Amino acid sequence: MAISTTAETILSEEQRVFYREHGYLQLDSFVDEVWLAALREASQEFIELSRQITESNKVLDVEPDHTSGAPRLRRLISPLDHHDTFYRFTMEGPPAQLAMDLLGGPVRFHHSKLNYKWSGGGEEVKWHQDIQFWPHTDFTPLTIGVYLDDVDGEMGPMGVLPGSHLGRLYDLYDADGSWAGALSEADVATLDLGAMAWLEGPAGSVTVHNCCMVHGSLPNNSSRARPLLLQTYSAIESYPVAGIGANGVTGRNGGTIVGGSPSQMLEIDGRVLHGAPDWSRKGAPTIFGSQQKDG
Ligand SMILES: O=C(O)CCC(=O)C(=O)O
Repeated sequence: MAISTTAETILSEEQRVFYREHGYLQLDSFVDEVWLAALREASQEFIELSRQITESNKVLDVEPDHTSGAPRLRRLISPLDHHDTFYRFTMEGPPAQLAMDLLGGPVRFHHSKLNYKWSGGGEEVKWHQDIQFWPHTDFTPLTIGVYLDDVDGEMGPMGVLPGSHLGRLYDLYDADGSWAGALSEADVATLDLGAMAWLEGPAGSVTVHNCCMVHGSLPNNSSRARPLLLQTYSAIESYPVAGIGANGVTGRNGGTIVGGSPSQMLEIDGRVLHGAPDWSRKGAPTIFGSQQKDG
């Protein structure tokens, strides 16, 4: 599927260079009040919906002490699959424009999520890199976060380690071979945590981080929730590697091309090829049908 959103130039060259060199951006009040009001309204619908559940399901991830009277949400999974406002925002709105600007043309949407980090102890996100969760054929994937409310240092803002996107790709498995989804304590001890950039900002502020960036966030010990709407895009020439991590299970809109049409061009090991069409949804024809044009 392709979405014909037109790419606009919204960043300065200095901001693009900053992203390339440091691996992140922080844009204060980037999303306007009209979008913010619509996003908050959509989010509120899911908070209300969460009152009907006692444990996490495929749409909502809730904390163990979540109750209908006192909801405690961790995440709305793949928001754009469940609400048109989120769909339009992610496919046509500011994050889509920003991704196209940073990646220089049409982009491939991968997945989105709304992390709530609830007040009074909303959980930390341990230091990790994203690319191990959903490897791609290159390192262009980036994630754009939008704070739906004001976020200060007490609320567990996103923390990024500038420049780490150009460094080591860490092993996110535990010593016993189980998936940890976070750097080991030994690897964390090697990081310069004092250099961490904490991306705070008023409602509508945007964070961008590259898929290789070491990042995470502390618990939210404030009395306010910290809803952060995150969406991931890659360059159009970049493809998720099937069979690893979340690739293939990131929601029904994963793979949508924004701002162009699928090109099926890709570069592997320095060689460029024009791959066959995407047959993953309709089923593949046989080589006989394709070659005889009757399949
Ligand atoms: O919500 C956050 O603070 C960080 C989110 C994150 O890194 C993730 O969900 O992968």
